Amino acid sequence: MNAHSLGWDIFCTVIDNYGDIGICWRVARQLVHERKQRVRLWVDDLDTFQRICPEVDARQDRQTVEGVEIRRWSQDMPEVRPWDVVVEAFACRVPEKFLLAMAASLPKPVWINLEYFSAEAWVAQSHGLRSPHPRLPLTQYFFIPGIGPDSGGVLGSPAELQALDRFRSDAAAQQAFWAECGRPEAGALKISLFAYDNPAIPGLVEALRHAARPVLLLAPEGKGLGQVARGLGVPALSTGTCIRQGALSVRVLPFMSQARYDRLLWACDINFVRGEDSFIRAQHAARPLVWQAYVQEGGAQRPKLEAFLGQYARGLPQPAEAALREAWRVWNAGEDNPGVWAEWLRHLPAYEAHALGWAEKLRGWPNLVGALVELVGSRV
Ligand code: TRH
Repeated sequence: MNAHSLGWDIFCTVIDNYGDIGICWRVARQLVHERKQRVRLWVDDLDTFQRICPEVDARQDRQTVEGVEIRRWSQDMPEVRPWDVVVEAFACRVPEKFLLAMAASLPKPVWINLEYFSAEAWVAQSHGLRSPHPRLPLTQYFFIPGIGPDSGGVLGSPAELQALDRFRSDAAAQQAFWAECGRPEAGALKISLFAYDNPAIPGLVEALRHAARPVLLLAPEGKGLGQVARGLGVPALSTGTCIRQGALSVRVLPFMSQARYDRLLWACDINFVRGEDSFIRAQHAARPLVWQAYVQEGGAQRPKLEAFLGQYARGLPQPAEAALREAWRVWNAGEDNPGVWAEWLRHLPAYEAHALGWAEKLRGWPNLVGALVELVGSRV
C-alpha cells in the first residue's frame, strides 16, 4: 500500500478556543487537496467549527465540505470500521469501541498522536517515537511539529503560500480586502490584534495613541476586546465600533472565516497572535509579530516561549533584540507597560527585515503534512 491511496480518520476535540479545529481543518484539507488522500474528520463541537468555516452545518452529523467528510463524534459513537490511518489530535482519545476496532483490523491502522508545535529541544528526541498500547496489539507514533529536520515541521500548505504571494503582488486584491474591512487612512500602520484577555493590552493602546504615525488597530471580536475597551476608557466594544484617540483608530471586526482571517494577517503590517495556528500563520505572513502563548498548567508555556525566542530572535541586531524580548515578555506576563511598546515600535524596520528572513527559513523546513505522509508511508 502506498500513502497516495489511504483513508485517514482524524479525531479532534475542541478543548476551548479555535486552534485545535483550526489546525485539524488545515491538515485535513491539505491531505485531500494536495496529497489526494481520503479524510474523515471527527469533530466533537461543530458550532465552534462553523465559526471558522461557515460552510459547516452544525446540525448535520455527517457532511462533506471541500472534499473532507466531516463527522460529529462523542464517546458513544456507533461502530465504524477504522480507515488506514488514525490521528488523535492534541491528546484527544478515540472511544474505546473504536480502539478495539483498530486492534481487530487487518492490517492495523497507522496510529498517530499529533502534538502541539514546540521549538523546545526535547522535540527532536521525541518526534517519531513509538508507544505500544498497554493492553492491545497497537503502537502509536508521536508526531511533534517543530523547527528543524528532526521535528514534524511547520504547518503551511504550498497552496496557502502561493495564495499569500499572489495577494502580496496583487494591489487590486488588497484594495478589495480593505474595502470590505474599512479603508485605513493613508500611511497608517495596520495592526491586527488577536489575543486572550490580556492585561497588557491597555499599555499597548496607550503607546499606539502616542505613535508618530497614524495607527489602525483591527481587533476581531473575542476574548481580548474587554482589555481594548479598558485601554480606550470606554465601557465596552462591539462589532463594527470605530474609535479614534490621538494617532490610534480602533476598529472591531466580526469573527471571520479562517480564510478571511488569513488575509487579514497578510494585509496588516504587524500581527498580534495567540495560541498556535494564528502564530504559525503570522510567521508565514513575513511581518513583525507578537505572540501570546496559550497558558498551560504549571507555566509550561514559558519554556515554549523561551525556546521559540531563542530561535526567532537570533540574528537581530542589538538593541532591537532586547526590545523584542522585553515586549514579548511583557505581553505574556500581562504587564501594563506603554514604554516597552514605544521602544519596540522604534525598531520596527529591523523587525520587518527579520520577519522576511524568518518566513524564508520557514519555507525551507519540513512541511507538517508532507512529514506526516512520509511517516505514515514508512509504516504501512
Ligand atoms: O483560538 P486559539 O487560542 O487556540 C488555542 C491554541 O490552539 C492552543 O494551543 C490550544 O491549546 C487552545 O486553543 C485550546 O488560537 P489559534 O491557535 O491561533 O487558533 C485560532 C484559529 O481561529 C485559527 O485557525 C484562526 C482562526 N480564526 C478565524 O477563523 N477567524 C477569526 O476571526 C480569528 C480571529 C481566528
